[in-house]
Amino acid sequence: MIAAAGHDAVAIAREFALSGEILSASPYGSGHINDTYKVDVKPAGGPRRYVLQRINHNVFRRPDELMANVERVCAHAYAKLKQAGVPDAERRTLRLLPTLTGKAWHIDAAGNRWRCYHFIEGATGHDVVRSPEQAYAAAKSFGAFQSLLADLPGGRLLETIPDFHHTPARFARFQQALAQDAHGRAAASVPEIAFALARAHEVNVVVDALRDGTLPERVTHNDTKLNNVLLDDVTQDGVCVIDLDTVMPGSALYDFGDLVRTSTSPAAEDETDLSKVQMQFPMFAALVKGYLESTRGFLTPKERALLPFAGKLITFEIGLRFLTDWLEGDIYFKTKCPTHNLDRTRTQFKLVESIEDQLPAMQALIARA
Ligand code: ADP
Ligand code: GN1
Ligand code: MG
Repeated sequence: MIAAAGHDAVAIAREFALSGEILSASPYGSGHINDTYKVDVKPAGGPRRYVLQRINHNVFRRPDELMANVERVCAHAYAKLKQAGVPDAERRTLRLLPTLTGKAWHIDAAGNRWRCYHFIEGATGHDVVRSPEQAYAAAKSFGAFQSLLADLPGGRLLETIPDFHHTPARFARFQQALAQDAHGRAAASVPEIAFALARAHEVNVVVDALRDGTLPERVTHNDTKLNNVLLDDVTQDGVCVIDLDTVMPGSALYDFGDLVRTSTSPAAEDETDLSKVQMQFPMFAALVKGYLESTRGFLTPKERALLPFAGKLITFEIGLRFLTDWLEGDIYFKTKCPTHNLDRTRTQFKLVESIEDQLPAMQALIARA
């Protein structure tokens, strides 16, 4: 999907209980799904910023229920941080700003759902990992996020995208897209298709174990890419986990797996020079350290043992989703050039190969940890 046409974000921002005059609203961030704007406001006491987002309702088919999830998650996380006496709780979790009529989201004339968050200042979401310290901080934050939500009251969260990490279902969708080849693109991606088909036998491991109960279901984030946690600009410590749209029942392995995908390679997700793409072992070791530190109280031996495999599985799964979107004509992820999804596929699959090469060493590290 090419980035959506501009909305009148200033007019939408006026629907929210912002404190002050709106100076500007400009596109912000590098997410692939929602439309995000930074809103600058001039209040009496000094400048203030907010994040305004249009929920992509082609991706999230039940946006109202999604917002009910997000409200629950934000409220619970904030209450627990306050209860624990965390001094800067305001910065440690996303907080929704209500509309002028006291609602948690706004519906515009075209039926779009909008929400507004307080801006997390002095912290950044990084597209590419730069140091083991960053990898450690990200893993620690996502593990702590799971810990914070382990006692979320109110019953099971809605699955905002059913079967989001159901790798076999993703594989079946890929096969369907390949069989249809609606845009005649299969011929331009023969090696990538072969790579995917050769790994069909591995896609069931986690879903089978969830089904037979040997892996536990947890409230997980499910989209733990590095830029979905904001790191402090000065200390590089994890400050705030963001992008809560896919917080729902899942496996801890999904969260760790996507950390491996996004926080071990020195190359961007869409790097076209594949010689730069590799799983760097010190980054993996830092992820393991951070994740085990914050999940020590609850991670089971089987979850621990499968952490390296999860890195491979989720990297493969996301690569497969990019490949599927390529074959289907770029209908899901935002793209910036005609081959963007194919470029992303190649990068993910190169990383899968690098993980495969190092899997024994990764497993040995876990056994020692
Ligand atoms: P998407 O689902 O499209 O990835 P995100 O919720 O991740 O959207 O937001 C896109 C980007 O906006 C993030 O990567 C981050 O840089 C920025 N962002 C989102 N929420 C906040 C916030 N509360 N404070 C500061 N930056 C934010
Ligand atoms: C999307 O929303 P964003 O950009 O953080 C996608 C993830 C993918 C990721 C790949 C809801 O994440 O599942 O792993 O792109 N989110 C959704 O970069 O599909
Ligand atoms: Mg995001």
